Amino acid sequence: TSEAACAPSLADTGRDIAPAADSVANLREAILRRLTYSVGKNQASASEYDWYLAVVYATRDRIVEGWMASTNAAYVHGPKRVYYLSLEFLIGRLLGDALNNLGLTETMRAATRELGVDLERLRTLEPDAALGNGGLGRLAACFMESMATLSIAAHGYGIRYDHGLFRQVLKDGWQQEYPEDWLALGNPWEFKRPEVCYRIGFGGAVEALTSPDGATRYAWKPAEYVEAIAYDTPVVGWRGAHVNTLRLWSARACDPLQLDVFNAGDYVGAVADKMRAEAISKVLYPSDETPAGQELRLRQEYFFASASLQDALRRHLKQYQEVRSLAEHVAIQLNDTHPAISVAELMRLLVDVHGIAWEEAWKITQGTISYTNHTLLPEALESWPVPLLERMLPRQMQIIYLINALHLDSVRKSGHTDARLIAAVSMIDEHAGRRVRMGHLAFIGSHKVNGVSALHSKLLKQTVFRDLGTLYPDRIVNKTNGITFRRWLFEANPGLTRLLADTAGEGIYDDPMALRKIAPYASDAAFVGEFAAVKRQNKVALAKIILDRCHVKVDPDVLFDVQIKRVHEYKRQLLNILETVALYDAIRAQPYLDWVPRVKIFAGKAAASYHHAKLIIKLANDVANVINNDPTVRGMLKVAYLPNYNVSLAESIIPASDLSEQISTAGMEASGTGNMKLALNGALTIGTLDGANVEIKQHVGDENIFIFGMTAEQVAQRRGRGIDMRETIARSPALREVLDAIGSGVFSPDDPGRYAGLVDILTHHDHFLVCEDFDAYYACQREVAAKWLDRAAWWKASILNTAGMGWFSSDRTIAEYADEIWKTQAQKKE
Ligand code: GPK
Repeated sequence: TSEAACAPSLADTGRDIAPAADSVANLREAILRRLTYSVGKNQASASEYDWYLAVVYATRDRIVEGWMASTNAAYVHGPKRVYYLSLEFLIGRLLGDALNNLGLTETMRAATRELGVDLERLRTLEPDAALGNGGLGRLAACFMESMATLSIAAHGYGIRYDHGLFRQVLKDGWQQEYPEDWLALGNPWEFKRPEVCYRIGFGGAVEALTSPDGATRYAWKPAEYVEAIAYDTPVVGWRGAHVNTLRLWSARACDPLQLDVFNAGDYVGAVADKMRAEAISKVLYPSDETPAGQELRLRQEYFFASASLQDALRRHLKQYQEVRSLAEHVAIQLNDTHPAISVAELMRLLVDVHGIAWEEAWKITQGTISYTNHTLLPEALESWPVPLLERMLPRQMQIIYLINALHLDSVRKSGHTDARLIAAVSMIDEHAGRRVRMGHLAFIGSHKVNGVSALHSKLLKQTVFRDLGTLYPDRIVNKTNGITFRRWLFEANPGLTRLLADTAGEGIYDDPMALRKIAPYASDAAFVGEFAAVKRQNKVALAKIILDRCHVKVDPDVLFDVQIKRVHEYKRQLLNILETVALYDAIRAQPYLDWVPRVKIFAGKAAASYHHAKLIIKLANDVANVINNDPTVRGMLKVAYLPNYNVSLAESIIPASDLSEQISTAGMEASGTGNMKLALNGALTIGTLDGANVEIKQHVGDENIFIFGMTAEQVAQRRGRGIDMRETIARSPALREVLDAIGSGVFSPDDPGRYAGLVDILTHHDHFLVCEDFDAYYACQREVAAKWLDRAAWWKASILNTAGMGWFSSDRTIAEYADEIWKTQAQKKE
């Protein structure tokens, strides 16, 4: 049951509060051995990075035995395996994670201290593995950790991008993108497996072959092949009890060089094929919720889907000697539609390569695959032009046509003949040139389709999959997202973790619901004092980072109001900026009032091609410049935009936050997961009834969250009345003043017209309803300020947030997937 899975039986490693001297000595010797024999340095010549490598290798050595045990046990005990296919894994750093899960943090700290090096410093030398854009990729990383913790026999499959998400630099407040180079100094966590290599075909033609018995078989003859090479990273679960594999594919040309061309003097031409092949795993697409619309993106998707499926089938054959039982032993989860081509590819492998009859192959495919949807945004629903698919993947396109024909036949047979419905459920969209709807392909090829919060799953049934959902009423289910508490509480906030364990008991380390036990202390003066002291310490640390990176001095005692996430119009950073300006106006108008001093902290990247989002970043920085340099606000208000938001920066910001901004236009944020991380660390949420905010409200209690604005239903109604906001603006003097100031160049004296277009859009075409929600948001922020002034009330609410967030552990989410979608259980002890 999910409850049992939430509280897995654990090895008795315990936490290493007071490491034993012999284990410190052992580890110290292990580090020195690795420094000598793997890094090739002695103590005298070792650089900090050399020490970092030696420490990682010594740590990795402690994982590898468990890894082999877990891998072997999966063959012996034969639990149903899970394959999590994701084009993104936003991992961040691994050293702290690995040490923490092994219970070796303090032992390692002591061992490195004896060697004269500082573990905390070494930790920061690790580059973030940023193989993802935002929430979707970070969810995949949290899920990998939870699957290992729950001893689920799982592999993650993705692409080993040479370059992860771009590095963001703010130049005069404008975002600039620079290539990221996480592999520049190598990657000590991974194991290259050059022998695990699959050929991936592209292009060419399909041949029909008639066998002696009269049956026709089809054989794809690709025009081009690329090789997929495996790189494995072990993923260790909590307390080191189980270790899974993240297998990332790197593209390699079959022929590294055309020697004749090279010898003829054409050195560039000689490696052209190699460049074309290797481009596939060169770089992560920096698009978030908008399709890149690029041929290379489709090549990436097929490349990793095909390699992963070939690998999964090989493993299954090795274990069971036949493929027919695949659905019994294997569950494949598609993380969004990026791997949706898997439906056609698995059919091709089963039918063309393994000779399974179509009907049986279809049952196997549907029984094996399931699909997670992460967005309702129409521009983010992937679709590929039929001619492109036909050219790049001719056999897969044939298979898609056949799946669609059979699907539409069965729809008609069940009595649905309405042309609108048939067009709506067809996998081929005929509206703007023929395109394949990848969401439909994923839906039809899956036994279960899930949304990522209760509201999102409900809306999924009403909108994107309204018609398909009616035809297959049991297919759509909800799996509300979660986060791993190991990274987002234990590692990011050790001070709070210690306090929670001292108060609620060590049980919190293994049972997130045990956090409820701190609720009775929400008004206990001693506990509140310690809770507040931890928060203050975290704020002092963040204030240092802000001073360092933004050159803004912030007082750690002011309210830290944070909005940290990708910059997107629907997430409404603009609403936050408008409120900031309104507050600035109000403070200047009535400086004698009892204002709550606060700093507005922003961080987040915009997609490189998303010009409007980049202009919003510039506006935030322009507003910061004016406000931070205005002596009349006397430190009552400051604004800081922290550049280059990533997982590591999130780990510093979240434990230091007082207020969490979750203010998307209702109905547009599928779930959110930053909202969970912030609330878990005691930030109060100001938010709309969107995504998982709805469920956070239920768990932390209505009085401990600030909800404002239109509901998803009201948003739909309001849009129905048109999105011209002139009347709305006319009714709000504060909003009018703000828009006038921004539009007329008060914040951009160097270019007074910079924001005229932006204000024009808000006025006449406010799709995200920033104006409509403005007054409610402003008023809600004043309630936040009032609560802040009542210190006891604030801390009580903050503590009750932490106490109420246990349900949002990704262990709970994964236990639900395991029970209801994958039908798998914890692997027996290795
Ligand atoms: C959704 F569609 C997408 C996408 O392309 N990238 C991405 O990060 C996010 N998401 C949603 O926007 C979040 O609401 C959600 O919590 C997250 O996926 C994980 O489900």
